[in-house]
Amino acid sequence: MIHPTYLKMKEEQEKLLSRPNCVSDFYNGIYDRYANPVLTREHIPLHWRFDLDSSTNPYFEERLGVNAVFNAGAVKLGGKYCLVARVEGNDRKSFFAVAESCKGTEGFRFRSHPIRMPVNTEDETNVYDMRLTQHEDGWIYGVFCVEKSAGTADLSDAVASAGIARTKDLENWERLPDLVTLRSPQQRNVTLLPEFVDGKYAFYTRPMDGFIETGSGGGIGFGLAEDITHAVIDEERMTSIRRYHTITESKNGAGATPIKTDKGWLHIAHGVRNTAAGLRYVIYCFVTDLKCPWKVIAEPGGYLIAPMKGERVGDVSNVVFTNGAIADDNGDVYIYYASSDTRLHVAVSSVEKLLDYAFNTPADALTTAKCVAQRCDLIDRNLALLSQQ
Ligand code: M1P
Repeated sequence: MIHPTYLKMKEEQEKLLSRPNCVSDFYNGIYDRYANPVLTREHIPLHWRFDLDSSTNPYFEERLGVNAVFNAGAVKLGGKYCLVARVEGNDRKSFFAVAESCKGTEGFRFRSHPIRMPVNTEDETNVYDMRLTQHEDGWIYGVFCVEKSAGTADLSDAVASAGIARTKDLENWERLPDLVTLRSPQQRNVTLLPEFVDGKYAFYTRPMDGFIETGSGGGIGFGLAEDITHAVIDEERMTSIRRYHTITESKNGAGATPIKTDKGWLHIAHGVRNTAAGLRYVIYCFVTDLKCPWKVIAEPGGYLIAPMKGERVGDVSNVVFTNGAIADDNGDVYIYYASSDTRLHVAVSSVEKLLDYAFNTPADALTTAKCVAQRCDLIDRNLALLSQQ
């Protein structure tokens, strides 16, 4: 018999799943931030967490808890907004699960099961942060982080690489060998461009010396692989680089799969700085050249999205992170971003607005004196305009 508590909880959950979302009171003219998260652990189907049978679970205890739902890859498929979320169990292991909706800002529901992603080796311990790319070769690729123990005396010492899998329906996945980067020992935050470059598969990479520290890795890299079924990158050219005393000082990484626009590839990435309170992750934007996608042609100074209010607190506080955005046919852009490694939100902009932001926001001038000069220039132009009224 189904436990009666299940029926009560299901009714409550239904209210959450059908709750409309609305634009919050935050304003910057660049995007609308929506008030409610689009996915949380409360969105997880109850039958993923509880044994529903009252004979085997008389107290209706949670058997396999879910700790968090965050960092989602995104793609529009069959008219639906599809998210491949990172779901983290109470056991700390992450897995992928598809949630979909007819609207980009609300109504996301998980499919009946999580993704059963094939493994390449038995020692793959954790997978997370999938970027989805609808490639011109006809496949949808998922590129994600694969984590294994480094096997040293330090139990937290791990090795990260970029896993690659492909699908047509987000349900059935063919796992390919992990990306090999000949000059970088570890990789995380790797993204595949939707188009071939010189007839090759083009990846944005994040060279790292160790599992956490990027070390000598100068920023977001770019490399080409001839064969996606055995993807090997030799040279990684630098694109958006880390700089002293900026939002990318500690690290940065590719985020959502770049969006093709008339003016270039639009990137929505993340930057990290260190503080006395730990690492602070923000989301920033840059544009690369259409013909030479490693060349940065616009990079506004500062962040596009920073953690605000309740977003600031969670399992890993002071973090916003994105690995998925959807550009609709009408030009609207849905940026799915997670806060503090705990829940997933949406901010809605448009290609036009983001390009205006990217090309007309001053670049980081890198010193206080130059930044004040930028601001005084804005103030003077405004005061001149106001004095004409
Ligand atoms: O905890 C914040 C983020 O940390 C990692 O990002 P990075 O590799 O840039 O440090 C990722 O593990 C990401 O999942 C996480 O949100």
